[in-house]
Amino acid sequence: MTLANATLASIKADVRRPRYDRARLVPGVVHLGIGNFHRAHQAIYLEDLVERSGLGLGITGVSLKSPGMRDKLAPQDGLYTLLVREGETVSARVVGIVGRVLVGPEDPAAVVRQIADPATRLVTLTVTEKGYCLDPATHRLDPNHPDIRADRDRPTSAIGYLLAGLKQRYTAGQKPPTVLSCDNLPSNGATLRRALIDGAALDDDGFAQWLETNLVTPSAMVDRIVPASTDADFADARRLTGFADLAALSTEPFTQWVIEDTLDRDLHGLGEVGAELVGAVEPYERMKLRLLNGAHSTIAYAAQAIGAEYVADAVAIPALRHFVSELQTEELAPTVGHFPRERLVDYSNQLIRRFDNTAVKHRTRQIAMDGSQKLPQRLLMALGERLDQGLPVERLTLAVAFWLRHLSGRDDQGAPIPVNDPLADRLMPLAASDRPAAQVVEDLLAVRTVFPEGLTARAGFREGLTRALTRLRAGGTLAALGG
Ligand code: CS2
Repeated sequence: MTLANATLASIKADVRRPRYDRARLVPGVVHLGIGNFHRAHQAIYLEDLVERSGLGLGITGVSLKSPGMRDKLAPQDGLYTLLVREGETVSARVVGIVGRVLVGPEDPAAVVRQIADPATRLVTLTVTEKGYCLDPATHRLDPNHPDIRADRDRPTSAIGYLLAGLKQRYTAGQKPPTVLSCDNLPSNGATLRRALIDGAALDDDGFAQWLETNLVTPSAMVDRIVPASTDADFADARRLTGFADLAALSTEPFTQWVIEDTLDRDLHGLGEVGAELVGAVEPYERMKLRLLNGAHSTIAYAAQAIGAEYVADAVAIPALRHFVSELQTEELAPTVGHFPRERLVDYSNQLIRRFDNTAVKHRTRQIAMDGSQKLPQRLLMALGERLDQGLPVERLTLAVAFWLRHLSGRDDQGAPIPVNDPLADRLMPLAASDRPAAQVVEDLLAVRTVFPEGLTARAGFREGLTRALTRLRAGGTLAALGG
């Protein structure tokens, strides 16, 4: 038997389930990009808010590409099991806040209608870095991006769907919903806002002006490690709830959501269910993007070269663990600002313990995806700032070299490894392992959408990177780490 409305009352007694009437939820939240991360993060806060406040807001999920999630959730009436894992312990919760899931390419107009519906108060997004169609170096909308061009015919990108829905509100003389980015981009609210206004201005200045005046896009820092679902998740969900669940997923106990405090009164209640509402999110974003995500990307590229499948395997390698920890505390933490050093060191240590959670099967291959979209805010900005201040960048340089080496599509043994990146066709030939290291560095540093001019012009950086890449090629990752 499968999890569904009809079986909800029969799930095992000790499993937490919705404590509100699902039938009375009004779809007041639209989420673009309904993957595992949303279902383990924002959906939980929103469900907690509904339970606590009686605010009857349900989530309409949107998949912008494939029907996979809808096909799993629809037969289960949107219900799914979230497993929280730590070492040997695992607990299950059945989540009921998601109602319908729409699939953009099947019926774009339905998505636009849902965003335009005056009952929609909040639109949240997890569409990954590349989903914003930005120039990664400037973080401005790229009007020549194929998806943004396609938007002219029918909504294709998240930006296109949002603009189409918001335009209907504008035309109807209504207020826009709050639009809340939950992706790992710096100043994600301001970045999204600028992308929307730039996109609107491509065809209608009045609309762009209206967005400028009316649109509220709080910035947010989101954090929870949520891997792709595994067979163990499906088996444990069945064992713990008594029902089959094709949409089961697992996560770690830790969760954090820091939101810029420009939410309306009702959504403000998120502050009572664990979200932190603050005046300025940027310091939190910088802390998380650099110390967590910067470490993650470094681990991922090193691990892919060594052949470590999961993050927990990778940080169990003493030389890599030590390197990452020093990268965090010695080179990244001093660039975060705002917080006392002690707090940043504690945060870094806590991160390593989170990475140690062997029960969370987080594939290094998953994190290694889309490096061209991730490296700028995770490592390169810190690198540039340190170079400006004349501070050492040895570890950051080696971390970037891990990525350059990854782009060659070969691991330390010379075996092929997958490179999954929207710029792969352009970057991989430049990074080929039979080209001289100095040439590889020169050509890749010239890719302006990844490396800003200021960084590559720095005396010494180019040479340092060439040396690091040469060392990696000659002796492999562990030797370069000094292990
Ligand atoms: C990871 C993130 O895949 C990645 O690039 O670094 O998804 C990371 O797990 C989350 O940001 C944690 O909050």
